[in-house]
Amino acid sequence: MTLTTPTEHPSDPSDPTNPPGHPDDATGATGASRSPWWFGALDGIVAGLLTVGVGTLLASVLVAMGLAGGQPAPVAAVSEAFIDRTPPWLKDFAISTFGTNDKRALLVGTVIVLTLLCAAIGVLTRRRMPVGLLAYAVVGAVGGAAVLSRPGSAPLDVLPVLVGTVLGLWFLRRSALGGLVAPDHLRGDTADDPGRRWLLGGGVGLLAAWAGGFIGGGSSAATASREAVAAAPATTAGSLVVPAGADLRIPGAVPFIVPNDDFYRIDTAIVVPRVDAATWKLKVTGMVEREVEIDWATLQGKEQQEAMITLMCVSNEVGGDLTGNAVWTGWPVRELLAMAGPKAGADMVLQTSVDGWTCGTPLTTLTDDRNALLATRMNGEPLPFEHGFPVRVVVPGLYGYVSATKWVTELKVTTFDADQGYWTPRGWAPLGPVKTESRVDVPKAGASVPAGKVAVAGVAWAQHRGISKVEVQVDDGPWTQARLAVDATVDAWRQWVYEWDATSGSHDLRVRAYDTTGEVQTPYDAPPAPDGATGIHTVTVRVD
Ligand SMILES: Nc1nc2c(c(=O)[nH]1)N[C@H]1C(S)=C(S)[C@@H](COP(=O)(O)O)O[C@H]1N2
Ligand SMILES: [Mo]
Repeated sequence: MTLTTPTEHPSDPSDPTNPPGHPDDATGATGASRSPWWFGALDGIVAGLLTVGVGTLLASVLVAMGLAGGQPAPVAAVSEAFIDRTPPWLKDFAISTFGTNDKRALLVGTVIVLTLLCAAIGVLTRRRMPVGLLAYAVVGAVGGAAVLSRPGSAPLDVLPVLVGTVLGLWFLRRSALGGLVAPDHLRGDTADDPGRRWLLGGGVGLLAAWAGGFIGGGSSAATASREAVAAAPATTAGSLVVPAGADLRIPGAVPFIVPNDDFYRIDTAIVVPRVDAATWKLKVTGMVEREVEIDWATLQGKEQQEAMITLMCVSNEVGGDLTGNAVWTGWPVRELLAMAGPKAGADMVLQTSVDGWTCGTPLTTLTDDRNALLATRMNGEPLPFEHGFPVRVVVPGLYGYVSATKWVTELKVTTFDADQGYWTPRGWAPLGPVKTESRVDVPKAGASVPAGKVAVAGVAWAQHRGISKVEVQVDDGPWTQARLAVDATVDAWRQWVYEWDATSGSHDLRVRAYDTTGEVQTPYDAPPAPDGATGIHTVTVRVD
């Protein structure tokens, strides 16, 4: 296929796309330059829709047939590959600007950038066809490379992007050639009809994308396997009872147990991994006497434990809500590690997720007698896909980024010298023990409350040490002891309430907590990076 650009040979008689008698001959302009620039832009955008739509559909079909490594959506793969290569400053900017909407923002950003890129390439193709087509092929190649760079991808995963890109190239070329053909009234039945082409191409692209999403989302083996787990009741479900009085039930304060649907979610996955429990495996490798691999059935055969554990994100700001408490059901990690036999000298376990995310956990926190679990249930239900189905790790006392691997597939016994988890080279500390902190839930900052008795309430946490005391300060008054809820476990947060005699005016309410060693939380302000925010949570309220 030779592609000549019309501008280079404006009146080449051998060029069938620019026949003699073409109106361009009279004006000196080419067909390409005659069509408005946005014709080219639309060509490019519709080509992009075709590529992405057909690519998504094919990828879903491959995954549904179990043929590929399982990379559902090319655009998501590009976004995820981008996340993993994002410099820390950009990541921090994204999180501080978009908060937990950072993923949606990234997807929207990716789509905007791709749209603009496709539009530019479309315009280019109508001017200099080989250059435009080459640019399009390069974008396709970058997409293919992004897909292949995703953990767990197989060579076949590149096929959908390839087919989609070839289709997009074909559409672009066809459109650019069409732009050289004279308008209807001069050309009769061979007339170019860009409007129809855009509608058809765009329609096919959107339909394919929708069908791909449908196949990828609903009917997967993973969904079926999760439903099967839900139907089989956990042997230990309900054996653990939240002590009466652990939940003060103050309106507006966070409940002691956070329902799964309200539980915060943090991870680097654009598309939530959907792992089929039947194919899930976890292996223990590295500095061990013998490598061990367990599957779902083996794990289910082990005696399950239930534990109340408060998860905590290191990115949580003072007063933030990237934390939640749940009842987790699972098998202690230490029993699996004991089967493998960690060798002397090892001090870290590098956990790996099916999506390639890793974290480094101190070996001792997984082998001592705390409730570090291979959790399979959250508040009695199978883990939601967002929270790690079929199996995740939960370790009391450590921030999630060094401990709480969702969709866990490998535990490599190693050393902090030899390995590091995902966030460490991105500026976060290798060790992440949870800091003692406390939060005012009610009244909310900026709220107006009536004068008189007001319940000031919230939570305090010092996972695996436990909370011994909470104090509240109003304006510059003395620190006064709050009433603590019944202590459920050292691994969970503890609610508190303070009966405040509110007088009219503007007031600052502050809280501070003590752990069971008697240590008070630090009053000094520190940002989340590198190892967790500190400071006194203060809310200002109006009393009428
Ligand atoms: N596979 C995987 N597991 C992960 C993460 C991740 O990005 N990928 N993020 C961790 C972090 S930083 C936190 S705070 C917790 C959050 O768990 P949740 O989303 O269930 O609340 O998951 C941890 N486990
Ligand atoms: Mo986190």
